[in-house]
Amino acid sequence: MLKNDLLLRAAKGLEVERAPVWLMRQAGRVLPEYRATRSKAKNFVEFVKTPELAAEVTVQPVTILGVDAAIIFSDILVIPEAMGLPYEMIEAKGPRFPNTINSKTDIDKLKIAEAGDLDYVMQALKLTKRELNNSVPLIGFCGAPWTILAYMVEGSGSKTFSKAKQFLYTQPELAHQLLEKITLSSINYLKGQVAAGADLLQIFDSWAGVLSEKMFYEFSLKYISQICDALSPLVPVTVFAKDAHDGIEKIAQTTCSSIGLDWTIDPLTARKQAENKTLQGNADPCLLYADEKTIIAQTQTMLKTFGKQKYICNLGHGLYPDIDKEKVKLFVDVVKGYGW
Ligand code: 1CP
Repeated sequence: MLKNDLLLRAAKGLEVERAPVWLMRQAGRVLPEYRATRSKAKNFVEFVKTPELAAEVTVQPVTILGVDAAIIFSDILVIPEAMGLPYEMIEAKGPRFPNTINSKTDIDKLKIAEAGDLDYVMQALKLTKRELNNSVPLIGFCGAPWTILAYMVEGSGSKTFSKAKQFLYTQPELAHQLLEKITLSSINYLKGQVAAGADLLQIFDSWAGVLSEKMFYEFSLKYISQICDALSPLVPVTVFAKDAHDGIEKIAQTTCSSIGLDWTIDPLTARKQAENKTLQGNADPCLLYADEKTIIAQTQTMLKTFGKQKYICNLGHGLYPDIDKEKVKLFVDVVKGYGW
């Protein structure tokens, strides 16, 4: 039994004494302790593939920041690699794929990943679970199939993902074939994560916002929905589709338990659009650059607006590496000390 199961109760819509809080990218450069552990690995990819190091940085934010959940340290790009498309992480720039997907032959060559292809993540989850010693829940995750396709076709990060979108517009059938393969791989992967100890899962659709509403439903939400159907019977699933503005109502029709909101979304509008779901979010990470008084005031306003029940406090996207660790801690403390 978990000592602190606030996150799981909130996700399931059960009563809580206060809202749980965790932060996207809580395991990262914001913590000097993370940087110290990271320097023990040759590079980012090796870091992710070393279960002892991954488990160490997964536990750090729980101990140092006092958050109510751990999220396994990995990356969404481990799925393309397990399917046969390896990635590199270029320091200060981001991911790069030496090979990209352009044709039917490329797609046919990809395998449907099994959980066993990602054994290092399973080992990291098991180790983390042991180290957490039932203190807080452990979150597993994957990228949404569209966001994964975007990197596989584009070959790197991009502001517009125009190459990936070109693929959707010019070769929609191939795009669906690829999305199907990614979806099946992600389902296998997430089932493995649950078997290895993940208590809740989050699907990150970081690039939902570059798609039109119609294309979001056709090329993204359809597959997210399939993942929710496969995993929701096992553990609560959170869908975070960044910048999906008008998509909240449709996301609420999937079998997910909670919906992550970015900071551009009005909490009360989202409540109306997703009455049946728990909401997660949605402070602007840049709020944490502000002075303490502003951070306290704006965080409290957010908590009041969302209310105590069916709410998971988080940012609207990941922490930036140059945010002051003390400000992050302040944010967490404000949530925990709020007059719930
Ligand atoms: O603490 C945590 O949140 C767990 C660790 C985690 C997660 C959930 C990392 C470690 N990456 C991710 C998911 C991830 N990776 C996403 C979805 C969430 C989001 O939108 O931020 C995406 C889009 C990626 C791809 C990725 N990995 C990028 C983005 C590049 C782009 O296109 O703009 C980058 C820079 C990375 C590297 C990375 N992954 C994780 C960390 C801590 C880092 C930075 C490198 C480092 O600090 O060593």
